[in-house]
This record gives sequence, C-alpha cells and structure tokens, in this order.
Amino acid sequence: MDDKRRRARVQGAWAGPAKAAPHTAPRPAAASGKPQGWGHERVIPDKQFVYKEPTEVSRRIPDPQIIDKPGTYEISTSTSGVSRLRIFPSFIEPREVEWMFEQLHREIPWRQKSNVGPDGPYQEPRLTCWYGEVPYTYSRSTMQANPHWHPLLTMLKDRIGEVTGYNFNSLLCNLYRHDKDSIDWHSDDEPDLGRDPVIASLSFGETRVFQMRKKPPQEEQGDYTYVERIHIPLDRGTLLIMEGATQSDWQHRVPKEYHDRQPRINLTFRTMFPETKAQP
Ligand SMILES: O=C(O)CCC(=O)C(=O)O
Repeated sequence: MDDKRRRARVQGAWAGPAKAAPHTAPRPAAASGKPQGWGHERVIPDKQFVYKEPTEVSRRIPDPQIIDKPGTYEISTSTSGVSRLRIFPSFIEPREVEWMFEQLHREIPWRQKSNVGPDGPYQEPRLTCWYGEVPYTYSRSTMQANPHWHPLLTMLKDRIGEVTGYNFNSLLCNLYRHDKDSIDWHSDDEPDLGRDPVIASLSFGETRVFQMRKKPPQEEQGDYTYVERIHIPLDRGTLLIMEGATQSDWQHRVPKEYHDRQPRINLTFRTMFPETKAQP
C-alpha cells in the first residue's frame, strides 16, 4: 500500500473461535406455537475480534490557517530563521483605492510575458510590467530594466517605505484580468534578491486568495500533502509584507478561480542587489 493517505490501517481480524464452539441442541417448539425450524438451528461460531495497535500513526492533512486580520504573524521557525508576515488592511484608504486602481489599469504598459517551464514555452496567465534599474529573470525569461517609474508607483513605494522602514528599488506589477489568470507555486528567491528578501505586496481591485504552503522536510521527498498551509484573502488596499526566511521556507501562489472575478492589480515591491549576487 504505497498511498500514504491510506497508511493508517486498523490491524485486526476475526480471530475465529477462542474455544471450540459448542453445538447447540435444537430447542423445543416455543410454547407460543410459533413454527419450528427444520429441526436444525444454525450454529454461529463464537468468534472474537482481536484488536492490534496500528503500526503507523494516522496523518491528517492540516486545514489551512486563514489570516484575515491585521497584525504580525511568525508563521514558522527553522534553521533558516523566522518566517514572518505583516498584514495592513486598508493601507490605502477606501476613498483612494478606486481611482488608483483605474489609473494603474489604464497607464501601466502591461505586457504578456512568455516563460519556459518543464513542458516548454508558455504564456504566463496574467499581464506584468517590471520597474527597476536592472533586468529581472524568472521562469527562464527576462524582463528588461525599466527605470521610468510611473509617478503614482513612486508615491506608493515611498509611502510603504515610511510605514515599514524598507527602501525598495524594484517593482513587479501584475494584472489578473479575470478568474482564470493566476500565478503558480513559487518562492521569490532569485539570487539578485539577496538572502531573506523582503517583499511588499499591495493589492487593488478584486479580492483574490493568496495561498502559502510550507516547504516539506527532506524525508518527504518533495511531497507537499501534509504541509502547513495559509490562505490570505488580499482585498483592495491591503499591504502584505513577507520577511525573514519566508522565501526559503514557504511557497506562494494565486490560484485560478471558477466563478466570475473582476480585474485585480498586485504590486510586489522588492530590493535587487545585482552586483553582489549574495547577501548584501
Ligand atoms: O499577486 C499576488 O498577490 C502575488 C504575486 C506573486 O507572487 C509574484 O508575482 O511573485
């Protein structure tokens, strides 16, 4: 039985008679006059169920933890360090969030990115735009340097810097046009981001669920079945900061959905360290 989900087996058996089953003598007809059998009553052997302890411990797939309240969450600690999330709902006030979305939707030069995966080239199911002094490569495809920041993006970068103390120099903008646009499991761990990269993710438009899963320990051989999971509904104006070992120890994605979704824009601010290729 190689399916781990069925590992927990109750090991027991009908062990048969503990002692020789006595033959039951035919009983006389009941006084009530109910019909008698054919003269032979069925003999039920005196079986006994013997319980044996399961040899392996049952494993439960953990329910995802839902994070939808403001705060700081230390989601794990490992030899790589602490993985930490900070959530700021309404980081952009409701009265600003709508016009910002409209302006970003209209004025960012959105492009279709073509990536290369294990099965060959494919079109990323969302539109993107890169801002930064240096090119950015992921999924074996490079986005060219683009130092001409839109003024609204510069303003948002500075506002995030004032509140968090982080000074970002690059930005990946993502446009999810509808429910079938998505990004698959990955970590933001490209070498140019240095060690323990901090990512600030700001959302506009439709709410989509940002899912996280912990990387499994070595003995699981890449099997994510039993890993911890976190779901964060990122609604308009919410700022999510990922810090510490989050990119070493966790993956994240925005999955496709199966009901109508309006467009969503996500801005992921980062700091690139192109010269060092290592921890600054
Ligand atoms: O859209 C999001 O919330 C996440 C985007 C993301 O993970 C990425 O672009 O690396």
